[in-house]
Amino acid sequence: MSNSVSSPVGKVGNANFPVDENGVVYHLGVANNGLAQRVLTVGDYGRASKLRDKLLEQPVKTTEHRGFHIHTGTYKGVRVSIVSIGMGTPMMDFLVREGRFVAVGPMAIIRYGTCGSLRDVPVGSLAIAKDCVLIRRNPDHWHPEGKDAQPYDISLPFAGDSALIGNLTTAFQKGEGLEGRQVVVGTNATGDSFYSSQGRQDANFDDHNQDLINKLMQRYPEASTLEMETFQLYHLATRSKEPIKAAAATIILANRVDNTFLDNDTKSALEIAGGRACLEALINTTL
Ligand code: R1P
Ligand code: URA
Repeated sequence: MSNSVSSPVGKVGNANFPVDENGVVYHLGVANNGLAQRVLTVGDYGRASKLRDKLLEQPVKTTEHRGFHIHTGTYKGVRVSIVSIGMGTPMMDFLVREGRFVAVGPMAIIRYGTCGSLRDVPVGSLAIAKDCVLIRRNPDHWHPEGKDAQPYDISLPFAGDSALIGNLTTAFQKGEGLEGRQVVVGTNATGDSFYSSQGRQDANFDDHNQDLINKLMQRYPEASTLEMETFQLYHLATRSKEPIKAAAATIILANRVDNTFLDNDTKSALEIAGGRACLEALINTTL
């Protein structure tokens, strides 16, 4: 007896953009129209399945392939997909590119994640990224021939969609279960590491990042939050030939000023309440 689980991806005949003979894309594992035009994406698989169970109407179609869990159903009668992607910009790159390939028509994508805060606001506050920069570690700095290379590169900012961000801000202000929560709107920085590129000090590694957060704040005084995916969403959305409106919000999990971290119960409640607000913003957006 075999323990193998059959793959949704059949024979692929294209090395440039791998799709099988039924149109199933190689990583997301869904074909034409297998993703809704309105997408709520999160990092954590558990967050996505909680949102599916609490907020989507039945029936919901769920697929799982290569770390992408896609739950497609309706919210208040409007077709939406809730997708968990794991962590980091490469996973967001797969979602936006392969999602754009299979979705039919203009899209709106909201990321709802967790983040660290550069501002001294209480953990459990919410943040909305009006725009986003990318912080990349530059390994050349540590190479014998790369002595002049800076250890980290901070990009120019790319903005989210102002109308979708406006809808999201309103939905957070009015959201059931979000009463009294502070909402910070500012610049997000996406790091290519949770650790070194977010300025965390790790005694086991030689990271040369002691002044990284100061450099970020000097260059971008509105920098408010640090996480790991939003830049790729905002950048690719602006480069898509068919329209993609993008917005991103986060639960402030880590306060990097006073070194506090949010408790699990509050995080869990905010995942549902904030997720509901994200779905409201998605369905109230004209595509
Ligand atoms: C790191 O702990 C992860 O949490 C944040 C970061 O962007 C990174 O993916 O977002 P999620 O909670 O959506 O995963
Ligand atoms: N996610 C991140 O990427 N950074 C944090 O500090 C917290 C959550």
